[in-house]
Amino acid sequence: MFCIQCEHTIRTPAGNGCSYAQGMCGKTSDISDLQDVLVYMLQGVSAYALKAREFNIVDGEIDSYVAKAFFSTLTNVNFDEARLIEFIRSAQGYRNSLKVRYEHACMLSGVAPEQLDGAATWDLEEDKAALLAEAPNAAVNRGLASINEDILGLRLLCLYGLKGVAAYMEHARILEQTDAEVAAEFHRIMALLGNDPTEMELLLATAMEIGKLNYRVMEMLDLGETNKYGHPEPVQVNMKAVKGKAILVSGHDLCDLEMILQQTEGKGINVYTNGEMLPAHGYPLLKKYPHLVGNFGSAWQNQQKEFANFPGAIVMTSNCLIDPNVGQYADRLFTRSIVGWPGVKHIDGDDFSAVIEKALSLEGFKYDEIPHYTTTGFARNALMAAAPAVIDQVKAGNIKHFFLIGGCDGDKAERGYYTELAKALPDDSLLLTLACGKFKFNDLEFGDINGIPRFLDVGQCNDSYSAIQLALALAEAFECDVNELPLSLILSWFEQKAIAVLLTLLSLGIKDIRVGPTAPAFLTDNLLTALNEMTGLKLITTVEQDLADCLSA
Ligand code: FSO
Ligand code: SF4
Repeated sequence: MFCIQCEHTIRTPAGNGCSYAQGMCGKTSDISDLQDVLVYMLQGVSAYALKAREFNIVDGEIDSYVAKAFFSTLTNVNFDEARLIEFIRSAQGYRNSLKVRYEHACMLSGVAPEQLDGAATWDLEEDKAALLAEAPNAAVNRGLASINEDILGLRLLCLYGLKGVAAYMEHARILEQTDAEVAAEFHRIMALLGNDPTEMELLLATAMEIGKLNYRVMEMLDLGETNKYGHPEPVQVNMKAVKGKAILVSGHDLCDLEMILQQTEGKGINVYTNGEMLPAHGYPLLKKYPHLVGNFGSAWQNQQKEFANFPGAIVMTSNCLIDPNVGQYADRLFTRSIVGWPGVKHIDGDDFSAVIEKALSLEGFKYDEIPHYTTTGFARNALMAAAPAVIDQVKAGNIKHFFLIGGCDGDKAERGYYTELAKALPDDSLLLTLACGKFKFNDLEFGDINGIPRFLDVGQCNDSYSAIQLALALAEAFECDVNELPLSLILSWFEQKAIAVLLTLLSLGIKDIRVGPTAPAFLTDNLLTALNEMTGLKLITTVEQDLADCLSA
């Protein structure tokens, strides 16, 4: 196995990456190898999806499948061998189907079909041993002997960024947002990466194209969420338990939460959000359910403790899942969509009765805890509505700086930086946040500036789109470039969605972003220097130093 895609990867003087029997996330070498085989096979599907498009053969089912199956290989998503083997089998079937249709169209047109190679020609047996035997050909560091580490690092930057895009494409698809042009661009980049490009310039340009593609996908996702559930409105969310039977819904998929709310109506079950589901409370068509009582727990890395203490059923709709056997709650955990853990019940379709039965069979919370609130719901519309007042306060000199402190959470002690930074922000600054990193400080009091709350939770990681819209609106109002605004972006990363968002920000020309707690291990020192020279991207240092630099810029 060789996996280096997340911030928790193993780093040693001898070389970085999880490369022994098991990764830091608990992924076994078999799972890692099967994921490599799946990704390479999907690159072959994309190669034929592209060729087929030359004859206007576009198969929406296959387009969606490739993104969805790719999503299953993100960090902390799917640990179930049987499901991965099934994904590989289906991918090969789809690839063959596209190949036949492409070659048939060539024959009808009297042209010779192009003979593809690499992943596009891969024929695999279906049993696990045969698939694992092929894994070295698919490893993400394949061919390392003939390339330098900078090229490998850029390939991985692109591959992992595109994984993040795939995840958002699948989230958007669930909300009925698909786009054939987006799918075509996605296949183009998948196929390119399957051919192991070796030119630095091409890879750098591809990284920016992935960022642009992700911007478009986040826009689709924003549209899907707001079309279906309305525009988020600022709302106070109780972070403490309420007496009664309970279901906890984690991950990113609002549709799953809606179905659970509908199916639990009148059943005496309280529904809670967890982690990235917290911003769901802001959506009018979700917050109307009185039994959506609050949020329980915090970010993903705390789930083994928090889920163990949750006396009800738990549904994991997307990343980030960690070993449920440690906290002994696997029997009351349910997975959805691309998520999987061996032995944990997976729910296909729209029927959540197994979850409801489980919740009813459990004790639930025995008493009400004293409420404690956080606010969320400052997504695009709410931010735009507040923009004129914000602009007035900037002109009056009462708001002097904007900080966006967002991204993933994690369990490394260094991440305490983000709490300390939030606490140290000057009183005349606003703090925008998004994604699960907010749990490092969203229980603190930040007050307001003449009625404008200083703490603005924009939403999930994909709601970076909303934060970008605010930045663009401010730049327009002040007739300046976004980089001339008194705005500092200080990001925390853990997995591949964050890489996609980072590439989006870089592709929009946003400069001087700080990222931490550590640099991605797949980026060499050379690449970090090159990115710094191109974009000003830098690592976090100390709270004092970074704050001083941001405020003096
Ligand atoms: Fe967090 Fe996990 Fe949104 Fe990520 S729950 S770490 S960037 O998957 O998706 O912020
Ligand atoms: Fe290691 Fe992260 Fe890969 Fe898991 S996802 S194997 S922790 S690099």
